[in-house]
Amino acid sequence: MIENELGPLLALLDRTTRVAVLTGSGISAESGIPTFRGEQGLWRQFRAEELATPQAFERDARLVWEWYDWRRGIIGRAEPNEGHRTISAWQEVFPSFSLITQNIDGLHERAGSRDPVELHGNIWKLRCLREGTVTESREVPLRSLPPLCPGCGAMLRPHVVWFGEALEGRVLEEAFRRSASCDVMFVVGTSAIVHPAASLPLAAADSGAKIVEVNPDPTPLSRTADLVFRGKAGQILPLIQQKLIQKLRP
Ligand code: BJW
Repeated sequence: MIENELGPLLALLDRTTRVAVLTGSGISAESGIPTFRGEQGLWRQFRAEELATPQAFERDARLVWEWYDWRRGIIGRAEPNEGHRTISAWQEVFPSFSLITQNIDGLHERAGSRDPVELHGNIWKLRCLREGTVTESREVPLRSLPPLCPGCGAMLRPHVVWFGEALEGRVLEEAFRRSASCDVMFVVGTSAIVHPAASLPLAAADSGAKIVEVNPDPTPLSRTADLVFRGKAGQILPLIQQKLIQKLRP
């Protein structure tokens, strides 16, 4: 089945210089980091939608911080996988390449990706609720929950984007610019339901790009995607890379 899609993909990439990739939590699943939705996405009895909101933080900051502390522990122990590494290698393969991620785990950069657009922030950054200053802390587990600003003593929050919050304007503009200026966009490991991230492939398609989805399960994007690879990113992406190399150096 996958073999059927590889031929058309290679033909497409043959005519392509500008490639973009949009990733979601599925790319990090094979590194042992739980995705948001589905069975795996549950933490205690909570769903991500109940915790990743400003309302949840206002109601119970400690509970939300406990969730982030738990996730920081998992992410801190995780290593980038073959999927992250293949995407990093593509920087050298395609004349123009850009990466946009919804993930806050930083694994793309650890795999060697330069300059990814991090749409939803970064779990290692903390923001002061009073001053708005952003600091970085890799402390796991955090010494105090909730953590406090070393400068002013106010509470810190994770420097991430929750439901109902606006993405940073500059970051979103850059993501739309990259999406509108690619010939092929790979959409990897995302349920493609959270906006505005889910609008990026649509913007790319509107500008004439072909959309290639890599996901073991169907998503709302599957119907509009030009090519669909049903499988795990850590298997599909290296397979594509291997075929690309064979083609370049037969
Ligand atoms: C594999 C795999 C393997 C498994 N290989 N694949 C338009 C329409 C409808 C609603 C809205 C809309 N515009 C805005 C909204 C509201 C809302 C929204 O989109 N809601 C929808 C759920 C309906 N959006 C927002 O609120 C956004 N804000 C906004 O628009 O603000 C407007 C505003 C303007 C001005 C002022 C004020 C407001 C913000 C969204 C922020 C999302 N934040 C989170 C948390 C980030 C921090 C954290 O990590 O803690 O981002 S929620 C969570 O969802 C996280 C993710 O980045 C995001 C996407 O999830 P993702 O990555 O797709 O994960 P899953 O679990 O859903 O899917 C995993 C996929 O992987 C699955 O498909 C698997 O099959 C697959 N997979 N193993 C490859 N090995």
